[in-house]
Amino acid sequence: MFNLLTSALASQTRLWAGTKAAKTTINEQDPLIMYDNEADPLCRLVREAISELNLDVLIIPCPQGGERHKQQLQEMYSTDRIPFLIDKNTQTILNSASEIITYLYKHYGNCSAPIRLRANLFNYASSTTASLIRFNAGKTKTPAIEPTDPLVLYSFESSPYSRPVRETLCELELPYLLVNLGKQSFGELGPATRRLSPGEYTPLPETKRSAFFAEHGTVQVPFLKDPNTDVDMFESKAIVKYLIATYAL
Ligand SMILES: N[C@@H](CCC(=O)N[C@@H](CS)C(=O)NCC(=O)O)C(=O)O
Repeated sequence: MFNLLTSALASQTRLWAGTKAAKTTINEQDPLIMYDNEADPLCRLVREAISELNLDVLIIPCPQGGERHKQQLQEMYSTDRIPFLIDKNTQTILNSASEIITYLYKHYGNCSAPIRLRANLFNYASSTTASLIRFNAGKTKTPAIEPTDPLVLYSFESSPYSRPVRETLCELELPYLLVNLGKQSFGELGPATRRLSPGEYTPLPETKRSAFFAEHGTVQVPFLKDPNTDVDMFESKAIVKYLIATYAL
């Protein structure tokens, strides 16, 4: 309960940035690749933008004390500074939150980034506060086995239930495809079992949400797919337990 409370408070501190998602779905997109730390304030601002633009991203976690991916970054690009974004669709490589957010909105949103998501001092401060409210969960490495294939997590940035799962994935240095299922209509507000709008839930047609709904009969995040063990699971607490039991050393 305390975990959920601080996670909701962290989202509130960022005024629920990373909740709503663009109605457009970009098909046949090579997922973005981002070297990320869940608790890093600038990485959070980039993830909020990615979530609101309704894009997917392969997250390569770089927790403090974890050399696995930072070393990769150093060898390939002579830096270990994050956030680091690679967009194979346009052969773009960027290493500053401000440039990444500007680029993403220009290329995928055809507009400039909203002020509430830009890498300015105010947003940096509130993002730092959000991490402090979470006691910097996700920031530091927990020794773990390296998986063969990246995991897949359905989530959206401000989701209070999904955040602890992303923190755990980061601490364990487990790469994962982050499929963002942000809210695309008013009827989607609230937890999956108690949506604010009464009546039956129907996602917008031809969206990632409608594809998820067709497969699972509901839209609820977090949802984890682990191709290494063929495990598919809902429920944040169970997912965190599973990740630790399967990968932590
Ligand atoms: N008991 C579930 C609750 C999950 C949940 O309600 N998640 C919210 C997002 S934080 C959700 O899926 N809401 C419905 C939606 O986004 O359409 C868990 O712990 O994973």
